[in-house]
Amino acid sequence: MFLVKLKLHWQILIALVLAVVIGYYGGENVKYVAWMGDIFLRLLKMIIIPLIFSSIVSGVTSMGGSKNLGRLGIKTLGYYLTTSLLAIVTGLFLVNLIQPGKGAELGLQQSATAFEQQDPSQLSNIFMRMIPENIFQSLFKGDILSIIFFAVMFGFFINAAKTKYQQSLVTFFDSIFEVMMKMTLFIIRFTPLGILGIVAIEVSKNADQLTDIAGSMAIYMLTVVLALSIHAFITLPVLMKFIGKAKPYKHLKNMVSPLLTAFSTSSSSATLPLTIEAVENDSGVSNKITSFTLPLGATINMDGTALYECVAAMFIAQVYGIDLSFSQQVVVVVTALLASIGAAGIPMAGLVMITIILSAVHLPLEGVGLILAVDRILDMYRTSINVWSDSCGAVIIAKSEGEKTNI
Ligand code: DAS
Repeated sequence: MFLVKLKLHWQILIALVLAVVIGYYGGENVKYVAWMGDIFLRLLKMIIIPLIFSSIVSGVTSMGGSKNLGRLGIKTLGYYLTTSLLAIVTGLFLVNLIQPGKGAELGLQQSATAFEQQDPSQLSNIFMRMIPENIFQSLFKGDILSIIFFAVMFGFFINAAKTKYQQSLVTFFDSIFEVMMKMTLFIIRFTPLGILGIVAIEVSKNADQLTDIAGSMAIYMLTVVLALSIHAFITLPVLMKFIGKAKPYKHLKNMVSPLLTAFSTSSSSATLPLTIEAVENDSGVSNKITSFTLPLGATINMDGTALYECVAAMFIAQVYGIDLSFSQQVVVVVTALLASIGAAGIPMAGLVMITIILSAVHLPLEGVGLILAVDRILDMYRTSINVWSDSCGAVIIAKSEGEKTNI
């Protein structure tokens, strides 16, 4: 079949178009393709934990002593903090400028409520949760933040402990990572079929809502998309060009498949295998950098989610006629950052985490119901920006370590 011979991203594009047609016009028949999406997502979820654990342990051990990990860790976290904050400020600026929720006649007026100090337990809760009480329970539950925390420490102490089995341990985890990548590349071949199933069912489920989204919701969506696009196509390329001394649009071409998969699956974690493959094999970043930055980024660096959380919270405030003061907006910024760190790389995680922000600035939690109808659609785009930012970080950090990449 000539489709199989096409490059993966053309197959993905054809699958996307087919999925929208089947989802919108296929009615009940969508069930004949939906099962492919379920199987594909299960396969990707099956490999996420062993892939993340082995890649981080392998990556950390390959970085050698603590001085390297310190330097690389500081650069990585510094990049994540900077880009997430830039994303949030972009969102905050646009939602204040466009004011999508102003004048929305939804009759949800509520008197402005007193601003309460951020509950410290919520802020520290996210960082507290990173430290697993029982790593086996975290592995079993798939608590990615705890798994990453343990994997970084485990890898670090394989080097530091200098046991007599040190080299065997390093070789063991390198081999596991190699096997996991081979398994990943095999599963990746079925991406177009998976996307056909996933997108078709989503389009069919939202078909009726697609037509009755109110004007203010449409402007809200446009505000989110505009802010995400500014971050993706201006902010991040500027950082790549002037700080990373790399060619951003050449890197974008290399990232088409993972970005389309992130768009279709709305899951940074499920896309991680493709991101690693594209950043390493196409853009030429070493495994030493990708195996540390990408799994970590897929879980804690979510620029798109952070920006979305901020815009959504401000939109809800506007719809309820609540004017947030500057200090309250600063709390929205900080909580949006923490919410994006705590959000898991799975569909609609950002919507779940928004409750932290709403309670932080005392906004009615019912407001979440307002944005639920269009969250799934926005999730697709913000997940792509999450993945795009992670990949730009890997390139910038690789360049800062003196690596010769392909871009
Ligand atoms: N879907 C999440 C992700 O995988 C992002 C989000 O829900 O905001 O990155």
